[in-house]
Amino acid sequence: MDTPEPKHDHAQLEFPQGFLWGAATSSYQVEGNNMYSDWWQWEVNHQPFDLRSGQACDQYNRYAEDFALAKDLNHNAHRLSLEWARIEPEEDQFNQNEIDHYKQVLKSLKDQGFTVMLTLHHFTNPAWFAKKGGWESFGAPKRFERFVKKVVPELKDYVDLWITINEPGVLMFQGYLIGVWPPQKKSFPTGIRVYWNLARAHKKAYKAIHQLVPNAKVGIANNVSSFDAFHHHSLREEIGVWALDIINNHLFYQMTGIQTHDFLGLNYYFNQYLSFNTHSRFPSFVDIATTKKDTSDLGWEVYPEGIFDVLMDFSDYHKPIYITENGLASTNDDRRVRFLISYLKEIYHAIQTGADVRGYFHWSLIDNFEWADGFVPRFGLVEVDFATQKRTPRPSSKVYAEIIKHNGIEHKLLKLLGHGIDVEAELKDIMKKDH
Ligand code: IFM
Repeated sequence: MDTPEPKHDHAQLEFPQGFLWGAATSSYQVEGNNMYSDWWQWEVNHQPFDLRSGQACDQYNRYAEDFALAKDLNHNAHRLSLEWARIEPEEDQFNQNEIDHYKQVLKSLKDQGFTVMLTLHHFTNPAWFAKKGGWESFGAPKRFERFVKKVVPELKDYVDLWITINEPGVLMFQGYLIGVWPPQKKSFPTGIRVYWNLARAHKKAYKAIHQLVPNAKVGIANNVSSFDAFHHHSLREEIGVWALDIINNHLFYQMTGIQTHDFLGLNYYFNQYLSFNTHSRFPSFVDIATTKKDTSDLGWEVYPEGIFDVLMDFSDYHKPIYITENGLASTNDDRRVRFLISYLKEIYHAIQTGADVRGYFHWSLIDNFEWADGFVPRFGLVEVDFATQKRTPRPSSKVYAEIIKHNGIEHKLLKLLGHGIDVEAELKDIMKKDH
């Protein structure tokens, strides 16, 4: 019998027609001077170390420059958020100038042909809202709904995809379970109340947006992780993994009802291994640093296969999927190049296997304020010098531009997955051959 030729396919990894390619940011992390927000108050009054978002990337004033950069880098979509506290600095008092500012911002994206994904809530709240109990308060969803009903009619002509809430699970976990973000609570019952209120808020916002814009596309940006048992023979680890997947990845859809999600927005960053060590009755996550595996500057495992697993898991809902965030904190841009290509390759495979993925938003367009980690982690395709506000596109941004130009990963780009490669020289060569 003849041995079959080994399959060695040199074709481009082609993405579906009309695929959205872009990057994501959030208002507080890039705009600067959001002094009516609860985070700002926390920076000034409570946090234990010297952390100030200050002028951040000054994108409030430099948005046109940043969008021009994204355009030059071939992006056809952009995800950004509103700063609720700018628009409603005092309860029920809306600042029309700020609404008009956001109108300008969104219009400038639309004028350049971007598909716009707008997040209505990305972690930060108006200070007055926090004073009234924040997300712990039963009245919180109604307060959010009032804001949504105010801004949606004003901005609807410039928005294609709406995200009600970014990462409800992270907001709840960091602020109310482990208490490292404002309001620094550590209480399980409070965490549950907050999560429940966030679910109520999403449902109200979903309904309000659809009443105002009947054919709107509305979802959330869900923080999803892949989980794995450290010892596959261990039934209790496998059960732990199953429970974690449900709680972390799926619970919000159960609480809100999947019918209140027109699409699934997934923020995927890392994998986590669960282990029961013999001395403990409780499971714990393996400290990945001990393995010396590839991790980001924040210690997050680089695990491209995880995005494939998560996409296959979520494809079971039969809804359009957007990767609303994915990226690497690293000062070594060669690593970002490998990250980008390897994760996109896995997304390609998930699409081939049936996942209805419609777009990818890299986190982030520019370096920005990474919450309690300040300006140290570098997530940007474009480097920001925070002293001068100078933007410098990194080689990874050009690799991404090349992928977007071809609506896929050309076979020759896979070479850049190797270590010790001069990315800029290789890229020049690849682009020369393109012409
Ligand atoms: O910077 C954050 C973003 O605000 C929400 N998702 C994860 C990013 C990286 O930590």
